[in-house]
Amino acid sequence: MIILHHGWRSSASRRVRLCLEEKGLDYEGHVVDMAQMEHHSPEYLKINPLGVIPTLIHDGRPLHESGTICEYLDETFPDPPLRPDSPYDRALMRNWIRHIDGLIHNLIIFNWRHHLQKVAAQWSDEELAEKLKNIPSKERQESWLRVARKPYTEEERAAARAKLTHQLLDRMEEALKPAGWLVGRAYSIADIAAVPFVKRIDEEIAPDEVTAQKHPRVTEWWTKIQARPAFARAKFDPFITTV
Ligand SMILES: N[C@@H](CCC(=O)N[C@@H](CS)C(=O)NCC(=O)O)C(=O)O
Repeated sequence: MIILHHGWRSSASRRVRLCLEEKGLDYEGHVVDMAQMEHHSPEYLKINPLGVIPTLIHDGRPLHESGTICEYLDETFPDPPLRPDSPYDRALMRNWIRHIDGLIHNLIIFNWRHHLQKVAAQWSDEELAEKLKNIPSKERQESWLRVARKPYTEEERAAARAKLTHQLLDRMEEALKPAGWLVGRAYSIADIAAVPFVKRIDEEIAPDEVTAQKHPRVTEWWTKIQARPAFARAKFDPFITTV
């Protein structure tokens, strides 16, 4: 039995949902309410010591890290395959996942200002201090402090937008040249890792960059991704209105 602790807006959760749907796997979804800090509760920290979503539970055993979870799912349920055959291409795939993971802060700057910021801004100083104490990483403590008290500025958003454009879209444009996929000749977990980011860039962050003029190969890739039945089933609903 597969259980996924996830959030509808969470990019890392979206990756895993997409992977599960590509494989046609049944799973039980448990929504974790980040605004209520459910992911920092003692019960949740037992299954995910980093206090983030998603967490996969397979046959009673928990696993965190969306990229690792996708690889685990592909090893455990190999059909249809989502990893390239050659060890070299698999290594490239992991490097893509790692690279995209390293850009998460740039997404947080945009994503958290919608729903989470509204909730966090209302916490009293005492409530905020209490919540910050339960957050395992210093970096995320800072992110929560920022949305609660000192929202990211337009300059910070511009810098994050530029990083996502150059370090993600420009690199993807280059990598997609040979075959239209990030690694090797087929759709893989490297592509899955990029999907939630490109979705947000296209939806709000820099829609003019996901165009035939600016990034033609990324734009073609994105059209192919959205046409996949698994994409609809993974529910990438509009970010701002999703409950
Ligand atoms: N590298 C982790 C990142 C997980 C992550 O940052 N999840 C976000 C949602 S996309 C989260 O739980 N944020 C809440 C917080 O940091 O308090 C993964 O890929 O699973």
